Amino acid sequence: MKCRICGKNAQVHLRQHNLALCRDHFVERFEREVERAIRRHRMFDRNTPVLVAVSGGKDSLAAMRVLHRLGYNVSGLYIHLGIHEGVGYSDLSLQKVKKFQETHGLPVHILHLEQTFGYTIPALVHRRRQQVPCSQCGTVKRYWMNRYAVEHGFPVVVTGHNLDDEVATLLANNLRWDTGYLARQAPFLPSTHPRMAAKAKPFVYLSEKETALYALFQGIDYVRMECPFAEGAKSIFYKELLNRLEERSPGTKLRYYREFLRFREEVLSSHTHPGVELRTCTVCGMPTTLEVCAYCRLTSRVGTQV
Ligand code: Q46
Ligand code: ZN
Ligand code: ZN
Repeated sequence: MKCRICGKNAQVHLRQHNLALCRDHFVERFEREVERAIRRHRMFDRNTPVLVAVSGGKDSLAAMRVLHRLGYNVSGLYIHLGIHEGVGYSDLSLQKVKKFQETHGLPVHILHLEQTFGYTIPALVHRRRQQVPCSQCGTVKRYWMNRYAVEHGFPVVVTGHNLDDEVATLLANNLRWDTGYLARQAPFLPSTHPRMAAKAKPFVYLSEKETALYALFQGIDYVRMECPFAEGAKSIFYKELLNRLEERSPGTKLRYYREFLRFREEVLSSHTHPGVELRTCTVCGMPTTLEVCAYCRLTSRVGTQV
């Protein structure tokens, strides 16, 4: 197969676009798509300091790399969650982040939950005899990404969610017809509170395979191990189902997502959900819909101060 642009040997075939590309033209196209998503959704400009939520995985490290190459003002935040579970997941992820920092010369701030606040994510749930800590983990990560951004002058938080992540979430939200979640599932969510950063997802039109290839071609060494708690997660099952659909009919995921965005724009955002009124948490001062925010309610159980 030959590259459609230059005719050299192709190294990538994107079935959903029926497009074969050499390495250089794949990278060029990938970066153009990221730029296009940023502009289409008016996410941020080159003067805005953006904070990338870095996990040590391919998507978040690729996000830092591509934004830097495109000339954006980018920093990262890695949150050490204290997930060891016999495989040293958090320590391994941190090693990859540090290596990335040295190799690519980009700043990544590190927030170590146990060293800073004295708790780990598994500790938050062990006391509640739950098996999987993902919902609490999500609360903690969202809270600290936002708070860190607000307190350190980053108006925007970027995450590396790709098309596969977005359609898996979309399917889950669709199966419940959860209009609240559907209305908030957007490539860009502007700030609606003085202590809330905007949230941007510049990879939503790019598949997991594309971000993995971009990371590979950019020489990014990332943690390949999944978090031990991810095993058996519903989102993985949904991804498998969507992969089967995509296999039978290439382009399904992108169509599903684009049509959802059109529907969201036309129906959900203007009519169904005018937006939830945000208040200020009486404990920590961050935005919340209740009197005390989810993070303060969660961490008060382990006696942690904020
Ligand atoms: S890190 Fe946290 Fe994920 Fe691990 S505990 Fe669940 S939510 S799976 S992205
Ligand atoms: Zn080419
Ligand atoms: Zn709070």
